[in-house]
Amino acid sequence: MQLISEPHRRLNPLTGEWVLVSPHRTARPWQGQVETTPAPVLLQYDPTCYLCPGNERAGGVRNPKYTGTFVFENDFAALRLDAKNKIISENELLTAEAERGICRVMCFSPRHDLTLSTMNNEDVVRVVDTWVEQYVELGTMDFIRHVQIFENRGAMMGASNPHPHCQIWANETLPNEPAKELRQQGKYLEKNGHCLLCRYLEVEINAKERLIFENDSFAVVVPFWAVWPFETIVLSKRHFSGMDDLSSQEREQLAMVLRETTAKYDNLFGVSFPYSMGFHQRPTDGEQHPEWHFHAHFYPPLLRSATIRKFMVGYELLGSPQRDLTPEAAAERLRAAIAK
Ligand code: H2U
Ligand code: ZN
Repeated sequence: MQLISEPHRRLNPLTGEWVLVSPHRTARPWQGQVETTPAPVLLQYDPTCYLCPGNERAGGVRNPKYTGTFVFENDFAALRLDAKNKIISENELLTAEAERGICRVMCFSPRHDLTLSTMNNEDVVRVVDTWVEQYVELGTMDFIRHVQIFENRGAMMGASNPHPHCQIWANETLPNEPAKELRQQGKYLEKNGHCLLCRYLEVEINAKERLIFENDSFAVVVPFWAVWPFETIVLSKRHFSGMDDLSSQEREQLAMVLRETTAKYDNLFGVSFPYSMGFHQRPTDGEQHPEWHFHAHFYPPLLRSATIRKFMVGYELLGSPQRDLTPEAAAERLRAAIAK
């Protein structure tokens, strides 16, 4: 592809949206200063942490002395079960609907000082197993049509606590991003007779330039249409639509992929790398969804060092997302980063 040094735009086929790429602005050799701010030393158990085993949470409930993963209902849930299902609307320009749902918090480990990148594989497999249980349990509730599992890591991304944890929001309607992806994957399957991400995976494995690493079950790629500097997508090699279909080997290999990806991120700038990460799985509306291909997105904000981050401001807010560092250059740096 000959567009690497010219300003151009790239299409995200999963959302149907464009991103502007301005590679001439970073064509110079890498000059970003690598600053390392010493990471705060974390205790294995923090008596003031509301996620550590045995501690009291904000609502007054005490956590059990859990030894593996631990899931609880979010004490400050964004969604509630009791919302009445009715339309609140005065006219078509003032439309609102009641939305029911369930929000949970899941601790990955009793250890306050660990992260996905520093936990051992066996323990990350237990995290995957718990995600599967949650997806199945919440997804089979008749009014839950979507289960979003996501991790905010680092204060920069709004994580309230370094204790390794994620959130699970399950709701009645499909959120915006999965709704776009559902539409686009559906249209692609209808037009081409095969899955969008199966085909995309083939393209990336052949091209190699945006591929970070792969194992038998998954590949990690900086997507061609990435918006965030070091954004990645984790693609399953086999076509399936949700975690409930993961084999035991795939669970193990997903754990490896998550550990290695986050370790590479940490090693890139020598810091505990902030990001929002989440899985995109088929809607849990009782349909088969053959168009849906299981994947995860990592959206990290850092650009050049621990302190220099990308902001979505100006043109990005008013026009469309834009990036200077090409996905190919980002992939090269991530490939070179150490994975443990
Ligand atoms: P984040 O770090 O991604 O914000 O997730 C932590 C969640 O934990 C957050 O949604 C909840 C917050 O509402 N929480 C509790 O449920 N109980 C507490 O005692 C404090 C925080
Ligand atoms: Zn803790």
